[in-house]
Amino acid sequence: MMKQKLSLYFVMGSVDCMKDPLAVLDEAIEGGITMFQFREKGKGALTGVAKYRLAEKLFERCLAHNIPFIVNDDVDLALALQADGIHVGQEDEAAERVRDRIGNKYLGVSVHNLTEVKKALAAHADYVGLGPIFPTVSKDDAKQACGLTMIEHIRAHEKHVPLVAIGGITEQTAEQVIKAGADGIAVISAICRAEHICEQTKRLYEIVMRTKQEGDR
Ligand code: TZP
Ligand code: ICP
Ligand code: MG
Repeated sequence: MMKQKLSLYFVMGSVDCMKDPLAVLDEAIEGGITMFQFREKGKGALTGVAKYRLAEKLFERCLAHNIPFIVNDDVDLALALQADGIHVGQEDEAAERVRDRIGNKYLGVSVHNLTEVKKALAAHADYVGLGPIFPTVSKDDAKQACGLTMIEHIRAHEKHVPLVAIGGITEQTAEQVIKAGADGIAVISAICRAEHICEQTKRLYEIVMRTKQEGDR
């Protein structure tokens, strides 16, 4: 179930978009995204009421199409909206504490290695986001790229953990990422910076689904 939802996970905020974020999300939904994360970060990011209003509108679109809506970092916002879940990094509010606050909503945790995966599972995370797999243009403070071998390493030691890979993933690399053992890809720029968002999303979806099917997953 979670592994299916992770197949094509679109992460985005207003800063990532080259046009109206609502239009971007609509096209991405039409293209087949299976999960969405509102990540309002970086230079010029909205705050306060403006952030809340955008989140509300994006959430509405996801609700209408049965796409899980996850909020990055901001537990208060996730609770206020009654979002489907929250995603936190290693430097954000501790996963155990977030789990206590959100009850059975989805909890995702960013990880960079096997130790962090084990910690996330102990905190009852529903999935982990591993990355950056490749160099990324979308995160200022991104750690060094961990490569496909880190996916293989984690999968070898944690056979069942729902794992989505993130960071620099494109149409050209999606297949390798799934073959290495990820349950899905999480992308910002591959969708946000595409000229034709719907068509690009369809291509990514097709690659992920075909590769998972070939591996009986
Ligand atoms: N966490 C690790 S890499 C990354 C985040 C949020 C950014 C991913 O963006 P892109 O454009 O798909 O590389
Ligand atoms: N993984 C996911 C899914 N989202 C993020 N924001 C991140 C890692 C850093
Ligand atoms: Mg964070």
